Amino acid sequence: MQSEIARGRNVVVVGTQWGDEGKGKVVDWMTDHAEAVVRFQGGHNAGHTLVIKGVKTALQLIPSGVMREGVACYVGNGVVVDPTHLLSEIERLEKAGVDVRSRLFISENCPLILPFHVAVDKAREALRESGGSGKIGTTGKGIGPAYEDKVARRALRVQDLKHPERFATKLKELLDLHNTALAGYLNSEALEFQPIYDQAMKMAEVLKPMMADVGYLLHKAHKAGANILFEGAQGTLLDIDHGTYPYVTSSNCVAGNAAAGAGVGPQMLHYMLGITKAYTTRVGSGPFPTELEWEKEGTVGWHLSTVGQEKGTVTGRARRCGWMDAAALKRSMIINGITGLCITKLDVLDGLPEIKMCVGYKLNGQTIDILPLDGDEIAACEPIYETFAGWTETTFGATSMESLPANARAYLKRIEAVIGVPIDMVSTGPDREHTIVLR
Ligand code: 2SA
Ligand code: MG
Repeated sequence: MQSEIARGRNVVVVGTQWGDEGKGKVVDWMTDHAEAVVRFQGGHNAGHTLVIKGVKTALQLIPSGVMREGVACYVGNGVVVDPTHLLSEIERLEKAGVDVRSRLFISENCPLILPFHVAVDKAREALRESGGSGKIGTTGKGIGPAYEDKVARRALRVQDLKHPERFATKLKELLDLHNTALAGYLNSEALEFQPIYDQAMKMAEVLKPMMADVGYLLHKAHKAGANILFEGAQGTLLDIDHGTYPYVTSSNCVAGNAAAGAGVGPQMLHYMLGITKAYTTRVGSGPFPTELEWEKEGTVGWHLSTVGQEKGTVTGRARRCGWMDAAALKRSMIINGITGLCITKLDVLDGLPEIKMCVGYKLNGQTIDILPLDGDEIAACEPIYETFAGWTETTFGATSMESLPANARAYLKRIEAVIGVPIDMVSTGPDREHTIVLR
C-alpha cells in the first residue's frame, strides 16, 4: 500500500495465484514512496509488464523500481542470474533513456545461469514430452537446472566472476557434469568450455561495478529510514514447496522467502501485499480446477484471454484462463500471511453477463473449502461456484470505489468475505493512474 509505504513500512509484494497477477504495475506504482526495490527469487523467467503514460516496458530480471528515477534496485541472493540476459536487459533500458547501472546492485551470492543450464532445461522438457510423462511447460530459461546446482552446492556464483582461475576450475567441473547428461541420456550436444569461459570473463568486467553485498546494503538503507519494496516473481501456486508440484517453478515465491532471498531479517518485512487477478490464469502445464474453455471464440474463457491480453511476457505463450478460485486463494493468504489484497484487471470482467467464483471443491464425494496439497487431488477437484450478476458499465481506469458499478462492488465484497483478507487496493487498468486506493 502506498500509505503503508508512506508510513515507513516495508512492503512485500507477492502473487497469490500462478503468476501474472500484475505485480509489476503495483510495484512500479508504489515506488512513488519507496527508495528501494529488491527481487528475492526467480530469474528472467519472470515477465513484469509496466505501462507508463501509455508506453509499455517489459522487465524480467531488473526490479520494477527501475522505471522511477533515483530508486535503488537490488537483485538479492535468492535470484538466479543469467549474465548475458542481464546485460541485454540493461542495454535495452539504457537505449530507452533509463539510467540503470548507477543504481543496480547485484548480490555476489546469486547463482549464475550459464548456457548449459538452458540446454539442460530445454532437453529435459523435450525428453519429458517424448517420454510421455508430459512437460512442465517451463520458460526454457535454465531456471530449474541453475537452482539444482545451487542446492547441490556446486553452482558458480556472481562472486566467482571476480576470480578467473577459481571460475575456470569450477566451470570445468560443472560443465563436465552437465555435458555427460547432455551428450548422454538427454540426446543433446555437449557444450565447449572456451566460449563459455571467454564470454563470462568479458561480462565480468561490465558486471563488477554492480556486484554488491546486497543484504548489508539493505540493512543500512533500512537503518537510514529507507522504505523498501520486496518484489516477488511468479506466484504462490508456483512455489517449489507450496505450489502444484511438480508443475511449479524452482524457487520459493512466498512472502517468507523475501527475507532469506534478499539477505535480511524477517523483522524488516512489515506488510504483505497479495496481488490477485479478478479471474485466474496459468501458463504452462499442471492442474487448474477453475479453467474454462478459452480457445474457442465466443466463450467466457475466450473473453478473458482476449480482453485480458493473456499472453506470456517472456515466451509469448497463451495463458490458460478461468474463474477466480477463492478456495486456492485461501491457502495463499495463509502461507503468505497476507495483510491486504490488491485486485487487478477488474475491468476485464466488464460486460460479462455473469461472473463465477469458486468457493470450495467436491473431491471424492466430500466437500472441501481449501485447495488440497496433492497434485492428483487438485486435478480431481470439482469446483463449487457462487454466481454473481455482471455489469455492463466500464470500470476501466476507475479511481474510486464509489464510481464502480454496484455489482462489481458486491463481487469484491464477497472475495473479502470468502478469503478473510481486506482488499486495500484495486487496479482498473495498466497505467499508474488506473488505481483505487482503499487504505
Ligand atoms: P520455469 O521456467 O522453470 O520457472 O517454469 C516452471 C513453471 O513456472 C511457470 N512460470 C511462470 N508462470 C507465469 N508467468 C511467468 N513469467 C512469464 C510471464 C512467463 C511467460 O510473465 O508471462 O512468458 O511464459 C512464469 N515463469 C515461470 C512456467 O510456466 C512453468 O509452469
Ligand atoms: Mg508475468
